[in-house]
Amino acid sequence: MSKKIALITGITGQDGAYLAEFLLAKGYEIHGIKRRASLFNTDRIDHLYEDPHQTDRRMILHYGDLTDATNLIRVLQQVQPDEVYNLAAQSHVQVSFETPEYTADVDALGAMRILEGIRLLGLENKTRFYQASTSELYGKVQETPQTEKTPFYPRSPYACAKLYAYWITVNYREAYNIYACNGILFNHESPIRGETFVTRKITRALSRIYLGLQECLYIGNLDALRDWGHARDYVEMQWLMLQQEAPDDFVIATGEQHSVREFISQAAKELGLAIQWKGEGVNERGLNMANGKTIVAVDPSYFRPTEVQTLLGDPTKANEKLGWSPKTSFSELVHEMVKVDLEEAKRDELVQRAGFRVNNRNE
Ligand code: NDP
Ligand code: GDR
Repeated sequence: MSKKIALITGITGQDGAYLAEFLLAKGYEIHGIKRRASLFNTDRIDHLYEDPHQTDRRMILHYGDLTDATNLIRVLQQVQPDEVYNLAAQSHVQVSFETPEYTADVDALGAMRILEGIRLLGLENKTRFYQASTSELYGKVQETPQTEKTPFYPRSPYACAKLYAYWITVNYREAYNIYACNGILFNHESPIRGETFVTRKITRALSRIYLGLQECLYIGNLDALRDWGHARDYVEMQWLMLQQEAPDDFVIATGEQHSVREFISQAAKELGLAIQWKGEGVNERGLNMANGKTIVAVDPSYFRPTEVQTLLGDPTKANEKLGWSPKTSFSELVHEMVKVDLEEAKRDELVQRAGFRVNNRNE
C-alpha cells in the first residue's frame, strides 16, 4: 500500500509539532504550511527537518497562510492529501480581543477556505478533514461536565470565530458528504507550549525566579479552572478521529479540573519552593515561604473583558468509541514542563553570567 499523505496547517505550533512527529512515526508523508516570517520560525519542528535538496523526503514545508485562499487551493491541488489537519489559528484568547477581525479571518474563514478548496478540487471522496475545535466554545458554561451535546456560549472573538469553524465543518460534512470531524479539545499543554499561555508562563517564570533571573510572576485570574491535559496524548486522538468508518465530533479532555492558583503551587512544589497565598482579589500575592518575598502578584491587565471561568470535559464518547484515554496526569504534566523550563533557565543563567543578553520577557 502506498504511504498516506497528510497536510498539516499550523505545523510550526505546539500541536503541529507533536502531530508531525506522530504521523512520521506512522509512516506518513507529511506536508506542512508555514508562514513567511522575518526570522526562522520552525524551532519546534527543526528536529524533523529534511534538507529540501534531498530526494525522497517525507516532510515537506510550503509557504502559506489561512487568509490566502488561492495559496491554500494550490497547496491542496499539489499535495492531494488523504488527510488535512487544520490546526492553524490565531490561538490566543486574550489577543483575540485586540485583533478580532484578523482572528475571524484566520480561525473562522480559514477553515471554510480549506473545506471549499477540497470541494472545488473534487477531493470530497478522498480527503478527510480534521478541525481543531475547542472547549472555549462552551464559554459561559451551560452544563458541567461538558459533553458533545452541551450548548455553546462563546465568550471571546476567538471562540466566536471557532464557533463558525465548528459549524462550517459540520455543514460541509452534511452538504457534500466530506469526511470532516471536530475535535473539541480542552486545554492541552507541554514543554513546547507557547510562552504566553498561562501554564508555560508559570513554569517558565517560576524556574527563572528559582535561579534569580526574574523577581516576580505577574498573573491574571487565579481562580480560573481548567481541564489540562498533555498535547502529546491529544494529537493521537486527532489522528484516530480520521481513521473511523464515519466522521463524528468528539470531546477530548481529562475529566479533571484545577485552578490557575493550584497550577502555580504545584509548579513551585516541583522546584522545592513553598508558596503562601495572602490577600484577596487584585491584592492577592504569593509569598516565597523561605524568605517572605512576593514571587506572584496579580496584574489586572491580564483580566479578560469576558472570562471563561470554568471548564471541565467529559471524554466518555472518545473513550467508548475510540478507546482513547489520556495517559499523562496533572502532576506528571507539571513535572515535565518544569523540568524542561528549569534546564532552559540554567542555560540562560550561564549565558548571562558570561556577559551576554538573554530574553527576559515576562508577559
Ligand atoms: P499554537 O498557537 O501553538 O499554533 C498555532 C499555529 O497556527 C502556528 O503554527 C502558527 O504559525 C499557525 N498560524 C497562525 N496564524 C496563521 C495563519 N494566518 N496562517 C497559517 N498559519 C497560521 O496553537 P496550538 O498548537 O496550541 O493549537 C493548535 C490548534 O488547536 C489551534 O487551532 C488552537 O486554536 C486549537 N486548540 C488548541 C488547544 C490547546 O489547548 N492547545 C485547545 C483547543 C483547541 P506561527 O508558528 O507562524 O505563529
Ligand atoms: P485559554 O488558555 O484562554 O484557556 O485558551 P490560557 O492559558 O491563555 O488561559 C487559561 C486561563 O488562565 C487565566 N490566566 C491567564 N492566562 C494567560 N494567558 N496569562 C496570564 O497571565 C493569566 N492569568 C490567568 C486566563 O484568564 C484563563 O482563564 C487556550 C488556547 O490554547 C486556546 O487556543 C484553546 O482553544 C483553549 O486553551 C482551549
